[in-house]
Amino acid sequence: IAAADRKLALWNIGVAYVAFLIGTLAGLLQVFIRNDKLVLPAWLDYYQILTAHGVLLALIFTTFFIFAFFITGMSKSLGAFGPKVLLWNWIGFVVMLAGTVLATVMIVSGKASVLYTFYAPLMASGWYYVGLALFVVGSWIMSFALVGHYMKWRKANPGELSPLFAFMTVSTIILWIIACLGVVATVLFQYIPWAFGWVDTINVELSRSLFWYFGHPLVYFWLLPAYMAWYVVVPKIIGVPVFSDALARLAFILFILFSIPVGFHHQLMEPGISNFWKFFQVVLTFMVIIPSLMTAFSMFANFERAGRKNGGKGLFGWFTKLPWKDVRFTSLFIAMAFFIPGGAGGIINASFQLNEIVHNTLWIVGHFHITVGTPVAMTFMGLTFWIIPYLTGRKFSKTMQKLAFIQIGTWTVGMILMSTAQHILGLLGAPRRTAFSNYNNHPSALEWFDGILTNHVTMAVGGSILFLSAMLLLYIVIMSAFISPKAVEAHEFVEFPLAESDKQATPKIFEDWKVWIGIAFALILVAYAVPIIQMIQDAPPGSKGFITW
Ligand code: HAS
Repeated sequence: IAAADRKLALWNIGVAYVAFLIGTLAGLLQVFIRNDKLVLPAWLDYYQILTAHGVLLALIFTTFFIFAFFITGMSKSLGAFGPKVLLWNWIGFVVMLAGTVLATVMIVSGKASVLYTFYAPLMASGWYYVGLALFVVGSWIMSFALVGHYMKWRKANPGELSPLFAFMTVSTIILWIIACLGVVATVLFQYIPWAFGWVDTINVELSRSLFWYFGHPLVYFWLLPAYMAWYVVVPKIIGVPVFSDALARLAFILFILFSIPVGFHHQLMEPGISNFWKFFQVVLTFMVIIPSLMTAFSMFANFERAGRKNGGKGLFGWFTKLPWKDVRFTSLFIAMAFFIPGGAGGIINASFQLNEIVHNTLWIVGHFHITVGTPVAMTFMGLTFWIIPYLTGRKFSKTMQKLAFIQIGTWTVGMILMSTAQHILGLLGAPRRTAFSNYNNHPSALEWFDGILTNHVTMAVGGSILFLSAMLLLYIVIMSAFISPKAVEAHEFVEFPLAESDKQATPKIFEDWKVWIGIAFALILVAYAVPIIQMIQDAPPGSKGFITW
């Protein structure tokens, strides 16, 4: 791809990995605090570190990396960016970076220890929310710049379906923009006036609901770029075309439709929402599982086709014929495998009454470490191994490939240990998000930690292995960005693996965005209008937050 586009993508990756470094350091501290092995100095507290860990890894690392992937793939599949698209991408990048720096400074200086969900009535400095708002605005500017590039392509190719990578990028961007409306509304009209003291109170139920209107699709904003890699990168590496272009596009459309009107499944234990609307959103949540099941189906189809092509015989013989020695494939395969228990756990969480058992326990922490923390993060690692050398034109040597295997192997072991412990502890009843690591030596808490996997040593070992793995990854990043020798011979250049996708049988309506955005808004209206009106009507008298004057 063009040199200017490479530079833009590399800057995004650079910021992503700086956030990753600080975020994983915070994660390591986290593990030792929870084991009572570390006493923090007075200026640093548990919630501050937990906020830094959540925001920098789940929000900042992911978003910058995702944009780097979009930029590289859009430039590769639709052609080099024009000067306007480049300029707006840079403006968006700078705004996003400014927001990130402002929010991070607030967290580090102890003025925003409100965790990544920033639930009211926890209050941060007003500047923290300004930082978040800038971050979102920056991401919108970049999003619109990429959509502009796509529109230009469509104008030049009337009546043609766009390449699968571009289609998926645009779907993810549509999802992101619709999702952000909720967080923008609560930050601009509730948190900022409240945190700066312009109003005295805030409508808590409304702020939480607007947050989760955003918070759930946020997890699909992380997941969909990983799915893009699974749909378009994996088949190329294993030597088959995309299994079904139409299925892949339909899965992404279903995410636009069903990932937003489901936020209440994070609020099932809240008294301020009626059971009817909770149940309604639970049903929609079960709809959003379908595109993931479709994805699982087509991944298995890819593997079987590839394995049989390579001579695999019998019912499962194809399994051994996959390119296991290629770290670009193995990393993504492990990422997918983690999503089987990760997704199953999600289904448990969403099952209304079952949520009562797991809500606010360490189970949830286990759940998101085997969704965003491994399927998504390890897919991004698997992409990192080739995307940085691809962008810098440096070699990815055999030694680096070996290190990459050690890196994903250690991440796998560390995550299995840590997340299994978290799931078990959660089922036993251990709450999440508490600085009292031994739960004040409560007798039942002390029993929880007697398990083979739930004892302090195993958890500390798991967390430390993860940290070492993260450092190894940063070593690989620095080597492929700055130090590895430049590729000279044709075979030394690292490729962007992009599979062929046959669009012949794909219905044209799949790319008629008006239809899908229209249905998405209709579903949102049905799922949210009445309960939101109720929240506003039921707000305590005198509450001056947004819409409750
Ligand atoms: Fe979740 C809480 C429900 C998916 C992230 N989730 C969270 C939180 C995070 C998070 C961060 O209903 C905590 C929020 C907080 O701080 O409070 N989640 C779901 C459901 C799904 C789901 C139904 N979550 C995700 C994804 C995430 C993520 C994806 C990040 C990227 N989640 C919940 C609920 C809560 C929740 C409640 C609130 C709980 C509470 O009470 O607080 C579904 O999307 C899952 C569908 C997925 C599948 C899996 C399909 C499998 C595939 C892999 C195929 C593998 C192959 C490999 C082919 C059904 C695609 C072959 C391998 C071999 C081994 C052979």
